[in-house]
Amino acid sequence: MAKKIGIILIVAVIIVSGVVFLNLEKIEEENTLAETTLPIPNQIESENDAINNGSSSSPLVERKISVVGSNYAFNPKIIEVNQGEKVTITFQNAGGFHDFQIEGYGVGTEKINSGQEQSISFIADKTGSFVFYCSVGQHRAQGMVGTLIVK
Ligand SMILES: [Cu+2]
Repeated sequence: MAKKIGIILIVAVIIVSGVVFLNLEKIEEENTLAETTLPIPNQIESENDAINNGSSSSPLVERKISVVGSNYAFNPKIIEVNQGEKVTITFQNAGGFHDFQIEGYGVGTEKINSGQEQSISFIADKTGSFVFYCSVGQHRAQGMVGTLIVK
């Protein structure tokens, strides 16, 4: 009788450990599934394409640009952005009394002194070439002029 009980106990232990082992395998399988739900590179690329096309369902791309003004020039003279981007231009005055105006977009900084800087932000919603310039005195004619290209 005691022998029979011993055998039953051993069989029971084997069954229980088998069930535990199977459950562990299941958990591992679930972990593997979770890893495969991460976006694959192709999906990331197509999302970027949507942003470049100015799709309204995509989050705004922010473009930050620094422009240095001095007597009597801007650096850089040409700024390129893509349509639909949120553009933030930080105008840094490296010498003199200047501002930064964009014709056709109606945005610009105040006139600021040497050593100061000011940022403007706008959505580049119109494509084309737009003149940016300094509106102080004759600075535009003296060379404080450049081009914003919105592609
Ligand atoms: Cu100026």
